[in-house]
Amino acid sequence: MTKAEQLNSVAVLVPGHFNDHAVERIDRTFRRVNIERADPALVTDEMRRDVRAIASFAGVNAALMDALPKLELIASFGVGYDSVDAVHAAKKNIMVTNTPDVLTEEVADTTIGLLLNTVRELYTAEKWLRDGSWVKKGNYPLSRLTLRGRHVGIFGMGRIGLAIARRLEAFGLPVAYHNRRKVEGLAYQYHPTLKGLAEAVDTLISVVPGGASTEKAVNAEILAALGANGVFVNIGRGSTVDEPALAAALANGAIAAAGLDVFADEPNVPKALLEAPNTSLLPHVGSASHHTRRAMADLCVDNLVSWFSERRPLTPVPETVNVKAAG
Ligand code: A2R
Repeated sequence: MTKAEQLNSVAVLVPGHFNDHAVERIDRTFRRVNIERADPALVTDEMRRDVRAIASFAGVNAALMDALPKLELIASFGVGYDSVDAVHAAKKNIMVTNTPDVLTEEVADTTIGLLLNTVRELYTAEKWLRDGSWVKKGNYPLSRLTLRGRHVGIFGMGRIGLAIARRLEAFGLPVAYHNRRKVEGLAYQYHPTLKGLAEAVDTLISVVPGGASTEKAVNAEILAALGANGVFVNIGRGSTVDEPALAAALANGAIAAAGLDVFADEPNVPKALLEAPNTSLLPHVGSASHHTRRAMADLCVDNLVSWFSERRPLTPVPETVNVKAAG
C-alpha cells in the first residue's frame, strides 16, 4: 500500500456541520464518516470498528471517546478546547490537537472593534443614520463613554491577550494583566488576583480559556471592583462570566457597559443582556473571517495528516503532550 492509500483508508469522523475547506481536504486525503452530532448514541458498529480520528468544531465527551475503541486523535477546530475532555483523552492515550496562533491576530482585531463599539456606540450611531434620525432629529447624541484615559486590564495574557495588549499600546492606553503566573520579561503590570486587577483598572478584557478554573470567575464582586465607569469585554468563553450578575451590574450601574462575543449557552443570549441599552453583542465571530477560518481548517487537517503519516501531532494541547502514537 502506498502512503496515500494508507491515509485514504483512515476513517475520520466528522460530527455535524464542519468547515467546508476542512471537509474538502479530509475528503481528498482520508475516508470521511459523518455523524449528525457528537453523540455516542449515534455511533454504529461500523464506526466502532473503523474510526481512528475525529475532526470537530463540537465538543467530544468521555462517552464518545469510550464508544470508539480505535480512536487515536481528536483534531479540534479552534484554540479553545474546553468542550473536549482532554484529561480523559490523555488517560486513554488519545491525542488532542487544537489550532492556536493562526487566529491570534484576527481575534485581537475583533476585540478592539468590540471595545470601540462598546464605548463609542458605533452600531447605534450607524442605525441612527440609516433609519433617517440624522435627517429627522439631528446629530447623534454624544457618547457617554470614551476610550480616552482608560486603563485596561487583560484577564489572560496569553497569545491573544498579548496581541490585544500590543494594539492597546498603539492607542496610548496603559495595560495590566492577571494570569495564574506572571509572564517573565513582560513589562505590563502583573496582578496576582483577578480582584486586584479589576480594582486597578476601569476596563477589563477577558480572554482566558473556559473550564473549571475560570468558571464564573467574573462575578458580582469583580464587576463591583471594576467600578461605575467600568467596561467589561469578553472574547474568551461565556462560561467565565456569571451572566445574571453581569446583567444586574449593567442594570444597577455597578459598571457602565459590556461588549460580549461569547455567551454561556450559545446561541442563546439572556434576555436581560439583549435588552440592556449598554451592551454591544456579537454572535461569537472573534475568528470568523474566511481568511482565518481557512488557516484554522488547514492546521486542523495538517494535524490529522502529520499524525497518520509521521505519527506525531503539530499542535497538541498540554494535557496530551505525552500521548504517543502506537506503531
Ligand atoms: O494562568 P496561566 O499562567 O496559565 O496563563 C493563561 C491564562 N489563564 C488563566 N489566568 C487566570 N486564571 C486562570 N484560571 C487561567 N487559566 C488560563 O490565560 C494564559 O496566559 C491565558 C491563555 O492563553 P493561551 O493559552 O496562549 O491561549 P490563547 O491562544 O491566547 O487563547 C485564549 C482563549 C482560548 O482558550 C479561547 O477560549 C479563546 O481565547 O478564543
